[in-house]
Amino acid sequence: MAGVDGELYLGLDCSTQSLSAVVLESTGRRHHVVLERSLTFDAALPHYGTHHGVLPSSNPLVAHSSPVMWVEALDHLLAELAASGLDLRRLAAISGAAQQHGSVYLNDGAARGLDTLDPSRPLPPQIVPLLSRPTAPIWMDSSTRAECTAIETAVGGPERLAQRTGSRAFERFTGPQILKFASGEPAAYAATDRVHLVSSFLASVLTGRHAPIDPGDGSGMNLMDLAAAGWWQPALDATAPDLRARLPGLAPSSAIAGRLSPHWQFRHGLPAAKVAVWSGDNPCSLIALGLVREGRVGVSLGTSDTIFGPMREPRVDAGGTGHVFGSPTGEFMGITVFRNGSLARERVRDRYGLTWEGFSRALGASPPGNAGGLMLPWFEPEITPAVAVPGVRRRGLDEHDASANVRAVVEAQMLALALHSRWMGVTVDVLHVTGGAAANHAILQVMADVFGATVKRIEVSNAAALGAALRALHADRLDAGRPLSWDDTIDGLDAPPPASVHPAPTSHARYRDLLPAYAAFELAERG
Ligand code: XUL
Repeated sequence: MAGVDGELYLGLDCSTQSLSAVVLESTGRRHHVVLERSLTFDAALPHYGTHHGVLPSSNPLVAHSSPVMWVEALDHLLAELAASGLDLRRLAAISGAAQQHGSVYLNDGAARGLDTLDPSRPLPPQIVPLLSRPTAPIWMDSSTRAECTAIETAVGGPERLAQRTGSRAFERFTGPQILKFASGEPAAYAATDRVHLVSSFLASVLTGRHAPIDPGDGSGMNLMDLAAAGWWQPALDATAPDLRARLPGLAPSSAIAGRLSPHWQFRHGLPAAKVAVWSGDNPCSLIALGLVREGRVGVSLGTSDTIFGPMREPRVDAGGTGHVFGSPTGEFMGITVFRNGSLARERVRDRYGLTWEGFSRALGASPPGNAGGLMLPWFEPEITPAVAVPGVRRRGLDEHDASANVRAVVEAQMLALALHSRWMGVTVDVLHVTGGAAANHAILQVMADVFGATVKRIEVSNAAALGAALRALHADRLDAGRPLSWDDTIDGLDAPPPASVHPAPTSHARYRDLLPAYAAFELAERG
């Protein structure tokens, strides 16, 4: 067990709807979680006017958020940690996770501005003048179809782009978003000195200087040569003028970006802790779920649902909806992303006036397979499969039957996870699951039955923040010349054994039969 004076490691996660923190205490080879905190943007910072973390927009395809809000949230959360009673003088290193793809545009005053933040003054008015674009497009934005086509055409087609960067062009990826900004607002682009991801922006705010991007998050941009982990010039040329000079450098996930700047030390009484390079939320969740060997698969049931697993070699899904990202281990990860995750479950729950307990009871009250009734829960434009015109589609399903509709949304999501992860070519025996909806046993039972695999749920409430804390520990040990292997980093975590849910053979057989019908329905409706 850890002693009283181990080193502390802070992992942050700036997700769509909230900012979370996990603190690990480490003594020798063992480490355990000593603190978890979370702050929801809509509730804690209502003056930004976000709804589920997104700024209002009259165009359903546009989704932006506020970089200033993220910094204010960071300030609030660090104040909470400082007041928590933990002895933060023992804080050795910090790292972070962030929603992927979102971009933050800074002007040439940022390098000096970030380095000279005044701890006696509120932060928002010090951050606003550093931005060349007041808002940040985020992963829920799907307004860049034309830009995707233009980039794919310019580099020689979607297959070539996928072979080099890990993905064909996707609306939410940073490259198409930069092209839209550079062509739509050329003066503001000209005034942009640096385009950061959410992850590298927040690392820059903590260190007081421009921080690099790691390959895990860099591979979500349609700009990075996946195998070389460097910027790919043909993609830069296809995206915007002089883009290379405007991008941060790329650095391994385990690199140290700098030290916590004097601003944060004075403001919250924190030490000059190391700040390890930040990464995307999905690469960080991969680490928290212990997925460092090919063959293991994770699912995150959050605002987006994602299914992912480590890959030794980057086998790309050239024509499809999957991506290959860098993994924090230096290898690769395959991932497929569904936009209609928790928001779709919530919409069905609210439509029938249910609580989450009522939702679970309703799920149990209808039979596996739902007597053939199917739903496509595309409340918002969908990423997988690509659906630009939102709207729920039903087949053989009575809209007024609450129980059947609850089962239909969960079954559709699980069947879609199974169908669209086949490209990874992994035989799934065990699924490691995290995210808010993982607390719902009835949902996990449907997942186990659809995949015919055991489902293991990790207990920590924020896997991405935990993964970031583990990455901070790993980076600190490497930097200190006492490297820990990834296996030791993960095995050293004292955590309650995960709860397991096993598949029921008759239900699995039912879903095996249903999958082709679901696939055909999807194909017919996606347009
Ligand atoms: C990943 C993606 C989402 C965001 C959510 O490609 O778009 O999972 O990272 O935070």
